[in-house]
Amino acid sequence: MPFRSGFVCILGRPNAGKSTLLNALVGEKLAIISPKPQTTRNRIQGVVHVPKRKGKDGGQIVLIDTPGVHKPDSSLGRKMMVEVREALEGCDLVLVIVDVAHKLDPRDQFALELVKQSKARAFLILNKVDLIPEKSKLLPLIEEYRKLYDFAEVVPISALKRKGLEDLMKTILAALPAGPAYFPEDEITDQPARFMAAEIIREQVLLNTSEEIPYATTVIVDNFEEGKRLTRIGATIYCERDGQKGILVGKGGRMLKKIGTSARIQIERMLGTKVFLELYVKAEPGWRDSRSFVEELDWRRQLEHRMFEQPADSQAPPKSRA
Ligand SMILES: Nc1nc2c(ncn2[C@@H]2O[C@H](COP(=O)(O)OP(=O)(O)OP(=O)(O)O)[C@@H](O)[C@H]2O)c(=O)[nH]1
Ligand SMILES: [Mg+2]
Repeated sequence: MPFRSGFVCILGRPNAGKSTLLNALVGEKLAIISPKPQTTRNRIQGVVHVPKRKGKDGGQIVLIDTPGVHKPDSSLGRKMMVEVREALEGCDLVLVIVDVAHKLDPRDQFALELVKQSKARAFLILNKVDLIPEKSKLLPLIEEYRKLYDFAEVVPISALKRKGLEDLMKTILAALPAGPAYFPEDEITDQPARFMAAEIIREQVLLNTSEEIPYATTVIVDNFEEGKRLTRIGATIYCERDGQKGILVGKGGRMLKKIGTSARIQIERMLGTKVFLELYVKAEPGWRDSRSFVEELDWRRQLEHRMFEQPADSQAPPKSRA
C-alpha cells in the first residue's frame, strides 16, 4: 500500500464549523472556536499523521482551516479573503463545510464559486447533523448542493460530537495521491506559540463580550519570554473606541481579569509551564481599515520580514547542544 499525502483546504461560510472540524481531526486545539461568525482570521495548518496498519494505507493529511467566506467590507475582511484564496491555491482537495441547520445562502454560494474557480476536487461535508434528528431531511439539501457543484463525495458529520470523522478521514486519505510525509511526526502545526497565545486571549474576548466588540477587537503579544518553568507574556487587546475599552476593562478591572485568568489557564496547558500574563487594553480607532495595522497581525509575514532584517547567521535553526 502506498503512503498517501496532500493538502486539504477546509472552506465554508462563517460559523459552519470549520475550526471545530480541524481541531477534531488533528486531536488538538489548534484553532479558536466561538458561536460568533468570523472567528478565524488567518489560515491555520494542522497535520494529521495516519499510521500504517494491517491492510490499511498510512499517510499524512495536511489540513488548512480558513476564515469564513464572506463579502469583505474592511481591510481586515479583504485580508481574510486573501487567506482563503491562498489556502485554496495548490491544494489537492477541498472540504466544503455546510451547516445543515441552515438553508443554503449567498455565502455558501460564494464558497462554491471559489471552488468552481479553483477547479479543485471537492467533498461536500454536511456538518451539525446532530441538530437534525430526521436524516431524510438532508436529502433535499444534498440535491440542492449537487446541482451547484459536482462533488466527488458527500459526507455527513458532527464535528462537535465527533460523529462520522473516522469515515471522513478514510475517504480523504483514499482521495489523496501517493506522496511523501511533508512534516515530521511530532509536528502538528506551523503556528508559533506566541500567535496561538494571542488567539487564546482573543477567544476569551469573543466568549465574554457581545455586539460589536468581538469584531472590533484584536490581540497582539508584545513580549513572550519562555522559561523552563515560567513563561512571561505581555499582550495588548486592541479595540476601536474608548467605550469598548471601558467594557473590556470592566468595573474595577473585573472583565479584564476574567479574560486574563481563563486565557492564562489555557496557555499554561498549551505550553506546559506556568504563565505570568499581563494584559493591556488600547483603543486604536479604525484599525480594521488600516492595511498596515492588519498586515502587522499576519505572523507569516512578520516572520518573513524578520528574516530579511536579520543577519544571515541568526536565521539558522538552533543547533543541538550535544
Ligand atoms: N451542534 C453542533 N454545533 C457545532 C458543530 N460544529 C461546530 N459547531 C458550533 O458552531 C459554532 C461555530 O464553530 P466554528 O468551528 O468556530 O466555526 P467556523 O466555521 O470555524 O467559523 P468561522 O471561523 O467564524 O468561519 C461553534 O459554536 C461550534 O461549537 C456540530 O457538529 N454540531
Ligand atoms: Mg473558524
